[in-house]
Amino acid sequence: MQDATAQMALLQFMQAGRPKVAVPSTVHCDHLILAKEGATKDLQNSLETNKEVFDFLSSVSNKYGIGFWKPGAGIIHQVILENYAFPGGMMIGTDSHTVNAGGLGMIAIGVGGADAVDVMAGFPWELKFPKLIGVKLTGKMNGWTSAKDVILKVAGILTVKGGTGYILEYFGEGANTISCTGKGTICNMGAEIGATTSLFGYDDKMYNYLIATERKEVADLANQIKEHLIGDSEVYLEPDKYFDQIIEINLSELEPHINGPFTPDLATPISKIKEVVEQNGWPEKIEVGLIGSCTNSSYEDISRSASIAKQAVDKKLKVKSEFTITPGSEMIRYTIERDGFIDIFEKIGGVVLANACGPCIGQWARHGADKKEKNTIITSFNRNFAKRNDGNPNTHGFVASPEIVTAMTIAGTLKFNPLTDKLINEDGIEVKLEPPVGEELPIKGFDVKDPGYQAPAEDGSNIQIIVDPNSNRLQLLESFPEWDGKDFVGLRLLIKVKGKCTTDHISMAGPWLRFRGHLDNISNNTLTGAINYFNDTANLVKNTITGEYGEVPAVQRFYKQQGIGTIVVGDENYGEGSSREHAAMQPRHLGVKAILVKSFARIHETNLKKQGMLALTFADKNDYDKIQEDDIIDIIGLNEFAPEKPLTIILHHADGTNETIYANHSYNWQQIEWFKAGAALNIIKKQFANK
Ligand code: MIC
Ligand code: SF4
Repeated sequence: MQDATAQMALLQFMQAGRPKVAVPSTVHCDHLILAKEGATKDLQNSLETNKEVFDFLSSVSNKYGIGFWKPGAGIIHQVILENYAFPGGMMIGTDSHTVNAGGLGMIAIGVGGADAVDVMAGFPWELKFPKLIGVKLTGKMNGWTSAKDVILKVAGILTVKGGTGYILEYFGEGANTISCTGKGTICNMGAEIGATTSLFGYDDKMYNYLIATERKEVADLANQIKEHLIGDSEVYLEPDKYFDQIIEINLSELEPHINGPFTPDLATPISKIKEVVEQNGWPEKIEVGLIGSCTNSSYEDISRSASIAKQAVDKKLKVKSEFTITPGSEMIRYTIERDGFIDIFEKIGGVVLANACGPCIGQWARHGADKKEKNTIITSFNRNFAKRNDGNPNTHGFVASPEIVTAMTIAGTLKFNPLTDKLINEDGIEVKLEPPVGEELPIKGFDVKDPGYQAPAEDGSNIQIIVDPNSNRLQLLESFPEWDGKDFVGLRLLIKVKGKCTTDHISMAGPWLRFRGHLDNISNNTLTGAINYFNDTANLVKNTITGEYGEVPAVQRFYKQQGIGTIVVGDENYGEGSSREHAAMQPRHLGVKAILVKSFARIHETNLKKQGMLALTFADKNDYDKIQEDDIIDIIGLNEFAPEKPLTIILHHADGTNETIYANHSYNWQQIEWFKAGAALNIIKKQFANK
């Protein structure tokens, strides 16, 4: 669990009534650290501003037997890869990028906090059996191409929803040529195509990584059962027979890609970038290049990027854009500092940020972002949804490999192709950047002074968890009420969302991260990023009782106060992106009864079910067009709510006409029980209370 999702997960776990977690669990403080002036000052500031939350997480961890990684220790997925992930294991994490551990042959899946509570309470965890996409890799990467480009390419092929309901398995001789951390990068960003998870079979690269991270015992055990940690040879000989879909990528021919803006699946090969930038009128000047993050801060990434930075120094190139580096863990930071890479980055004006998410999750006090100017940044992160990095809707975020980001930062323009183009140096001479070179693993080994880990108490039963009732940041949870056994009639339409609606639109991160432990406070951002179909504006919806327009949370609070239930209507892939269950709990807390959309992203759909909401999809997607702003809506048939059985929806239009439409759902019997109980947690609570 990372700090931003752990608060809600642990607030729920505390209600479950168990003395200790049933499986090994950890908390990582990484999302709450604001990037402003550089690592040391930023970390210090965040320790002060988030003290209450860090203290809470540390004491809950201590009490319930959970390992605690302090602020500054690193980003969850990197720390997990370095310390916990192992081939053949299975893990869930309250963050969509948990899938990073697939790079070390682990089935690792991102979930909402309520799912984590099930597992930590010792209950089985369930998932609709995924289908399989096989990605066959042939050839070998060379020159400027790196592991990131594999997933940038796959994202372009499958799009942000193409992986929904699938596990991606990478195989083929090309797979064995990619470093373990490179495999991690590919799996990590698999979250962006909605995949349940991605994974590679066990190989020598994983063995080497386990050895380098001082886990020889695990490495030797994995070697002993090697044949069970890879697919059977028949599968790879005739993949068409075993996979639902096959994608083939020849690594020898794979070009570096730049994806974006505003969506991670808009993929442009570097050879076309100039043309595409011109066609679309994207701002050409790159203001900032940002490398690192949970997905791209391996020793390999950093050493290759540093080799580009060093060329800039040696070839007397003036760096045109600002440049930041986010190490994924203290171990990486310490090692790259020892090996002189930080020094090189600083020579070209790079600023090293704390070992934390920072700008990747909008924890970036970016100078001037409030002016909302149209501008371009390029990062080696995963996501680039509007407003994500700096809150400015006009920031065009592009995603590329760290080595490409470094080169683009030096050139300062998005129209630069480092493979072919030259730059003019300080002496007016034309120079060319050579392809990056680096090491997969440090020759001198990894090193770290203080990794930042705090082990839990052996016996935590006497530890008291105190939450100040006046706190702004933390609020103990109250149970959601049980379903009253009646159909939902007379619902008002809170918002009909148009187009993309990610969890960032439903519950924005950045400045709102500070309320992740306080359900009522964070509810004030509910759906404020979503575009209202009827006026093409964010955060302006009609209060159909008063006829006035207001902000989404305010209008919803009005309905709640009047005891009127509401419904949210949405488009395709509703809730894509993060695992944050706040996006489900907030509407629930505010009195929304149902979410009716064309399609859902997996984690969000489960989160809604867990919190006792109705998550429905249009049986006929064209019915989306029938929903009008003033509709009064009934959902009928809840007493016969059963798997595979559509529910009936009656739309009462303002002109007095009625229309009946149907809604599908994917609830199984157990999940219907969650709905009836008001939330899955209410069932767990009862079970422990009866013990
Ligand atoms: C993200 O990358 O969007 C996050 C922030 O890591 C989220 C989790 C969160 O919202 O706290 C994720 O990917 O699940
Ligand atoms: Fe943190 Fe960004 Fe990774 Fe999410 S994707 S865990 S915000 S670094």
